[in-house]
Amino acid sequence: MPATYELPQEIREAARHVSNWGRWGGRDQLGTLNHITPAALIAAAGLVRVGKSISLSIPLDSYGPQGASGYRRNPVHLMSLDGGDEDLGPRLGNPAGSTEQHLVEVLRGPLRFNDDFIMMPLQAATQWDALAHVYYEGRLYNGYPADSVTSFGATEAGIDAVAARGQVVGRGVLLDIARHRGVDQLEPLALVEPDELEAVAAAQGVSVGTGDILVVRTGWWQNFLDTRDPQWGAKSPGVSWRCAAWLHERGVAAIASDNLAVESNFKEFPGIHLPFHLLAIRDMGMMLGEIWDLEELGRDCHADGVYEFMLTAQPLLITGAVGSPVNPVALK
Ligand code: UVW
Repeated sequence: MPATYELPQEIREAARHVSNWGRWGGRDQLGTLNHITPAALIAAAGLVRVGKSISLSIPLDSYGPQGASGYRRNPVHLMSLDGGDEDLGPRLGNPAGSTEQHLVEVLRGPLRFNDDFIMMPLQAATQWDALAHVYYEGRLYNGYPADSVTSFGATEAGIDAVAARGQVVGRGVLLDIARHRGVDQLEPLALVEPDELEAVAAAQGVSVGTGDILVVRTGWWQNFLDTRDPQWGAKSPGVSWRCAAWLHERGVAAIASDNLAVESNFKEFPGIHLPFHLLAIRDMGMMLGEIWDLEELGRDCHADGVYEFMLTAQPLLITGAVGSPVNPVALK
């Protein structure tokens, strides 16, 4: 389909300002995760002080927030062997040489077991967007061509490059925008601008700096639990495209939020969808963490006044994937 848009001048200028293309070499696959240095990791480990761990994952099941888009579905979990198969052995007959032979032999003995599998779009639940997830004008992060993502998957900037390095662990910082505004949840389509990020950090007494994984709470996950609204994602509040420069100037390694797409779905420019995605993923090389559950973390940080923690959020090592489910854990 021919493109019909005119990329706004402000976005072109911001793209030039935040671009990290070539910064870590022409073959770089990690983007801003390069900001997480060994020293940053050691410092992050020092934030584990009271022995507390908080999962930031939503349940991976059929009752999640996908459904309205048509091209994404909630995960489907199926049992492939369960308690009903206790006496399956004799009923499988005598399949000598068949693939069931091993199972028949096993079931002659005492061992019984349950197996399952899951089918899901990798973008369905708590997830990371890999750098190969979003592109425009024919180029991915670092100038890799769009056709480097093939029907075999991403050959550049895929999630596997990140997962193989175990790179997504470091200092996490929560900015609780909803609590700072004195509400449980932001209004639909509300925008969070850089000066608000700054104000919330100052009010919480926390700094955001090089190598940090920034976690932004809008309260929107709780909105889904309260409403089960099929338009939940379309109504997401979140950060504005202007936050890209703020993150770039501070050397932030990655950003995650409790909404559909980190950024607000408010149309800041007619005809341009997800402008923060364009800048963050393609120009900066910054992974986006989406649909994280930040409710317990928000309560905990409010209770102890500590908004920094060690964050471990490894994606799965899925060859060629452009995203991955994740079970992020905040450690204090
Ligand atoms: C798009 O829908 C393009 O992106 P995301 O999965 O990051 O919301």
